[in-house]
Amino acid sequence: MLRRSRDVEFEIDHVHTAAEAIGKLDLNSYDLVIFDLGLPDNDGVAAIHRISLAHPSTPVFVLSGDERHEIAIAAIEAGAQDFLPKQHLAGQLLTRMAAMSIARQKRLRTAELASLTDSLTGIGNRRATDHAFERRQRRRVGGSPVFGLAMIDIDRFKSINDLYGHDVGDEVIREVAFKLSKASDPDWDVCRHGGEEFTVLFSSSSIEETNLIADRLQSSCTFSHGAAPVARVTASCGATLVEHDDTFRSASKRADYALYASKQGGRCRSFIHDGKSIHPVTRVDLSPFAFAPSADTTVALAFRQGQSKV
Ligand code: GH3
Ligand code: MG
Repeated sequence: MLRRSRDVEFEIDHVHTAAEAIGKLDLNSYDLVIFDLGLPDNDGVAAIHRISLAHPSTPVFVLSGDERHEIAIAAIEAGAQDFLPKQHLAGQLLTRMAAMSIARQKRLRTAELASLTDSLTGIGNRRATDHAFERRQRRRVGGSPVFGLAMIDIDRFKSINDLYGHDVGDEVIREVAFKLSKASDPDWDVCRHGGEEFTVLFSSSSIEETNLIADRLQSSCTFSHGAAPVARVTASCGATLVEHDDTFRSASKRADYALYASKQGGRCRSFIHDGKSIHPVTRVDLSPFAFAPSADTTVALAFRQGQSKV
């Protein structure tokens, strides 16, 4: 019916099971879901609940051959925006309802985007981290870790405020947000957790990779702010890999332990929590080598880790 509409052009993906629908919703952004209660793998109202919980900003219309009042109420209570009995469905009515719902949703999306954005820095806020974390956990397949969480906190920020004033403090927070975003890959989630603390969710499947990423994020926050007087800015980082059964709370607790170790260890450094214990991230110090590397210098390095040479 929607495809035949002459008034509105819809782009439509058609899938045959609730599982396929949820998979598509996790990967793409849709304006509307039209959900048939009679799908083969469908557990009815529970599936609507799952979809609306996972994608609260996508409206769901439910189609059903069962016109009973209680089914319609249960669908709406589970999160559906509308309930459409198949027998009485006309193309024009469906087109109109879909177009109006999409228009309404656009307005709500703008408001939702504002509610997920930190007003000082323009990056995501703490709610945005929660959303991004849940989205990444839903997308993960199998039990192995596929993303990490880093917490980055500006060092002795109170003294920046005290020495240079609150406005300069705000500028420093904005600059750190910018530097972290620049040091991050496009698909990472960089958010301001609150105050002078930031979170980054990044793709990583090993502790070694997490080490490198933590170092890259933390070192991007070492800079001088402003002309005389210059504020020297550094930050500390704690990071961990996210396990399949982690909540944001459990993963951030580990990252926070690691961040605390970085502060205790003298600041301007990173620690990693590997699930059991905390380790410092060691940076290779090239200063003993008497050469000035340029952009096209290739460096071969050998490391000794414990008893084995890598
Ligand atoms: P540490 O190295 O241990 O992290 O020390 P710190 O001084 O960075 O941490 P502390 O928690 O003692 O101080 C953080 C300060 O950040 C206190 C608070 O007034 C300030 N702050 C929090 N949010 C903002 C903000 O939005 N703007 C400015 N300018 N300051 C802020
Ligand atoms: Mg701090």
